[in-house]
Formats: sequence, C-alpha cells, structure tokens
Amino acid sequence: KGMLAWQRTAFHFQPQKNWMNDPNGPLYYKGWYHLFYQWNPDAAVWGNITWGHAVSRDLIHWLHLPLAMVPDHWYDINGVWTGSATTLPDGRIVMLYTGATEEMVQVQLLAEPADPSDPLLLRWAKSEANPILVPPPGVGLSDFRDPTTAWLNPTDSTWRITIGSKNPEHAGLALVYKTTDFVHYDLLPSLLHLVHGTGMWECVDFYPVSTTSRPGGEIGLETSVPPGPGVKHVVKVSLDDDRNDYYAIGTYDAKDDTWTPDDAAIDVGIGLRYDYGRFYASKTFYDPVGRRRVLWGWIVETDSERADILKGWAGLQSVPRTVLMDTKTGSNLLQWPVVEVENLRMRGKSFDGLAVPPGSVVPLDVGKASQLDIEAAFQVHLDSSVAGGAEGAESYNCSASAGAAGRGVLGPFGLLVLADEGLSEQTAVYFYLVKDANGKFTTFFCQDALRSSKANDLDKKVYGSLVPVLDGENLSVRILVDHSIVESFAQGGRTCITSRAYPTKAIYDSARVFLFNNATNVNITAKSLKIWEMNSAYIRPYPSSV
Ligand code: DQQ
Repeated sequence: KGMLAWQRTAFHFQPQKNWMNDPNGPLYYKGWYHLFYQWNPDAAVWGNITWGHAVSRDLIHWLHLPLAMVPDHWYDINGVWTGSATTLPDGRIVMLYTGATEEMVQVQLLAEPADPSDPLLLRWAKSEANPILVPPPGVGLSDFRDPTTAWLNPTDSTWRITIGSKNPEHAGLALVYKTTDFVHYDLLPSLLHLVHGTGMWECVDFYPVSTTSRPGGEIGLETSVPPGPGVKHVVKVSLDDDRNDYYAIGTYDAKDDTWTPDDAAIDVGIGLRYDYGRFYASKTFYDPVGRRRVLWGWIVETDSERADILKGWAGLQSVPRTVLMDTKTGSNLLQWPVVEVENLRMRGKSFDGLAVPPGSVVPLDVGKASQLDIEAAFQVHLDSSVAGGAEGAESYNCSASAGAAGRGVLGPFGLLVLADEGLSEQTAVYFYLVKDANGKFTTFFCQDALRSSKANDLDKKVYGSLVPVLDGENLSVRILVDHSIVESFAQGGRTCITSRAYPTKAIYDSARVFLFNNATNVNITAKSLKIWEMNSAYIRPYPSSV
C-alpha cells in the first residue's frame, strides 16, 4: 500500500489516481450506468481536463474505461469541461459540454456515441458543427458554461437547454436556448431565472419532481415531464463564489421558459443547500430502470495540495443519492443513498434502547469501523430536561459553535465516527435542539470535523444547518463512513452533510464508533441503532490487454 493509502475509499467512486472534479453526463444505456467525470490524467491537481469514464450495472461496482474525451480540437484544447447527457425518445444519446478554446473562451460543444451499438459507449464523436454555441453578446467569454440535460417544452415540443452565467452586476442567471436538432440553437429572450448577488452559476441543473406520494412509493420524474398538477421544478446552481450547491423548488412556466421559486426568501443561491458540508458541481439524471432521479456530487478534499500530491489523488464522488420532493414538509427535497448501497452491508449489529445520559460517551462494539452504514433514531426525553434559559433559535449556529465539545441544555448529542480508542480523533455527527421563548423547538443537524485528524494542514470546520422535524417524529440519522469521508442524512435526507476526514490513528482496524451526549440537561435514548460493516465495492481498472 502506498503513501496515505488508508485515505482511499472502499465504496465511493474514485479514479485510480490523480485529480477528479465534477460528475459529467451521467446516463443509463443498454444495461449500463455511465459516469463521466472531470479528470486530470497528469497530476493530483486541477488541469488538462479530460472526461474520465466508468460503467456500472448497479451504481456501486464500477469498471473504469478509457477516457471518453480529451482536448484535441481548437475549441476544447484548454479543457473538456462539464456537460450533460440527453436521451432522446428514440434512444439516441446527445452529449453537450463546455470547451475552453485556445483563447480560453467558453463554448458549447456537441458529441455523440461513435458506435451506438456499443453498450459501453467507448468512443465519442465530436460534432463537425462544433462549437454549436459561443457566448452571446453581453455574456462574458469566461462566464458561459455547463449546459444541462435538454427537456422538451410541451408548448411547441421542441428542446430547451439552460446554461449558467452571471451579469456585470454580479447576478447569477440561467440562459435558455431552444433547439430541434442540437446543432442549431436560438437564445430565448427571457432568462429561466436570475438572482442578484449570487455570482457565476456553474453546473445548473433543472428537473421536475412529483409533489404527491403514490401507491407503491414515490418516483422520480423524467426530465421532460411537463409542469402541471402534482409537478414542481427544481433549479440547482453551484455558486462559484462560495463553492456550494444550492437548490430551490418552484414552478416552471413553459409558455415563456421562466421559473419562479415557491418562496422568494429561499430562492436558489440564497436558501437551501443539497449538502451543508463539502459537495459541489453536482448533477442528476433520470434512471429509467429504477424510475428515480439520481444525484452525483463532487466531494472536495479538505487537505492541502501538498498532501494531495503526496497521496497521488484528489476528489471523490458522493454515493449516488435518490432525490425526491419531501411530500411531508412540502418545502424541501429528500436525498437518500440509492438502495443498492445496502447490498454492501455485511455483519450488522443492533443496539436498541441504549441510554445516553448527559455528559456520556458510549462505546459501540462493532469490530472494524472504517467502512460503516449506520441508521440511528433518537428519543429526546424533553420531560427530563430542566427548562433551561429560553434560547432563541438564533442562538445556535453549527459553524460558529464549538461543535461536539460545546455544551448546551439540549445538545449536542449523536455519534462519533472515525474515532480512535482515546477519542483524540473523531468526526461528530450530532443534533442540537434549541427552545424558543414560546416553548417551540428548533433542531439543528451538524457535523464536526474540528477533531477529525491530528494532522494540521487541513481545513477543519463544523458544518450544518436546520433540519425540519415534524410532530411525533424521532430524530433520525443515516451515516455512511468510508475511510476519509463521512456522509450523513438527517430525518430521511431533509438535511445532508458530507465531510472529509484524514485520520492518522482512527484508520483500518483502529477506527471506533461511539454514541455521545454532551447536553447538560437532557436524557437521550438511542431508540434504534443499527450498524453494518460495509463491504468494498469492486472498482476495477480497464484491462490493459483489451
Ligand atoms: N468545473 C468545470 C467547469 C465547471 C466547474 C471545469 C465546476 O465546467 O463550471 O473543470 O466545478
């Protein structure tokens, strides 16, 4: 095993070496899931961007394939940047992506499978018509990138795509183009949307969600499902300014190709985030087999560039997540690891009804704890708590707090993962309740990476935000632990947090997991707690003899 080999993950997608960033053009074709990604073939830092390519039968086990596209034309010689796939009704695949030209101008490009009969889609043909779009008048030459999956506008049955940009006043915005053949495009007069002060919108995503639960479970919607009763549309943007992915739920008006958020106070770019940790440049696709919408996101490193060069790689993809509207709250999405992740579960242990009194740390004997899937539901005995001073909800902020080490009346409590025996290293995943003057509770969900490693060349933070909790619900969390990543989903995926950890002691067999309650005045019961050791996924190299 090489330098820092224990930081490599076992069931998160990553290339064998070097730098990876955005997921690109995910799609399903002839029995295979395809994932493309921004990849530097030469180093563990960003540059020389190509499209890496891998295929899977189940979104978990992967076979690496040769590069799908490399910079080899004047229009993409400075990088084959991010793009999206569209599956046409006749099964044809259209790939739209951004190229950085020899002059560093951002242009949009078209590629199609060179051999549509090949389920692995090994070879890609860049269109003779490239570039199919250049920055329109008034748009900055380097503010025009990342075309979306196309959708059919129901009013005239022609295709639309949207592309992120910003205006000179620093408003983020999404341009809309109309096309019938993916070669010729018309820029439409209205923007899909614009939000002041948000800056460049990278990697815009736009898709419908169902607002109703259906018998047999909720399902995802194909990208061209038109607006109408029971359908809302999500806009997601990746803000270059703060490197986070923001979304909002709203209504798509197909008449003029505009979108309006349900609640302007939480408009896209200023409201909800997919993930409150490190998660960027994400993209969804519709999986026709699972009838679900699946989300991939780039998980950024929080170690130094020097460390990345030493370890020889940088960047992970999140576990693929299904995305649904939360029909219970009606105001947020739910993200959850695709069900196939559960096939990696091996030995499971249950610890039901464990009491976690104030000030305690409870070790959980699970054997190896560097690859885990954890599901926990907590009962908070509010009757046991002394009323405590009435703290307003304003009085807690995960990022500004002392994290798991801080002590409040009703929090923090939760789990410590990637911890060593002596707790000198730990990532805390926790809840923190605040009671306001009217006796109403607000729940925060946080992840504390401040003590995630003894190493000090790291960006260590407490991440988190509010999580909606409805009457009668327990507090619940799902946590995926995978060597150097902790991916957490609270209340069925209403609020998600992904953080990186680079433990020096809590590695391989030395990693442990604990329950903790650092609240001063509330008893917690882990009502149900299941912990599975996770198998490693097969993520195999492309056979060099082929
Ligand atoms: N990464 C790509 C761009 C995109 C950015 C370049 C987002 O297309 O805007 O690697 O991380």
